[in-house]
Amino acid sequence: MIGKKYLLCCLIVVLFLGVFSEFPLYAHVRGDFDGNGVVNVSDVILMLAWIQTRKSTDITKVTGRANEILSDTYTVAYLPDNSIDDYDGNNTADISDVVLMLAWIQTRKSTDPVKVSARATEILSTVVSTIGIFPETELGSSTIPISITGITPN
Ligand SMILES: [Ca+2]
Ligand SMILES: [Ca+2]
Repeated sequence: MIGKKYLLCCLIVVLFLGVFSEFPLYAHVRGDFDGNGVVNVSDVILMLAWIQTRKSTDITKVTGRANEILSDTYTVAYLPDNSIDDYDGNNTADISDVVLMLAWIQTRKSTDPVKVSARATEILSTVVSTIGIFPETELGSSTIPISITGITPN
């Protein structure tokens, strides 16, 4: 006879899978604010909304503004960051970086900085900065943990 314990185990497994399917484990990539592992127009809108809310840390406020720009269902896994989302290297995340993100998407995620920057200038003529780092690059991938415990140097 199938016992209550077996049924309970099945229920736990189903709940466990359910929870993890809600939160798929994607690598955190630059410019991916909804955490779906890719950078697309939704992420551009979220970054624009963040800048327009004076870089608010209030996710409800940022998604509210994003909805005003383009009505959609937005989720925020990570808010933009001045150091991470600075694509032209001027030490801040601003409208130029938003336009560079959009230009990069519109050039089919080109790895040619000249092409991306030229498209950015076409979108907004005041953007003359050059893309120095590309969206969708993995964060922290260049950092290798070097701390080893239990070894004492001589
Ligand atoms: Ca995304
Ligand atoms: Ca910048």
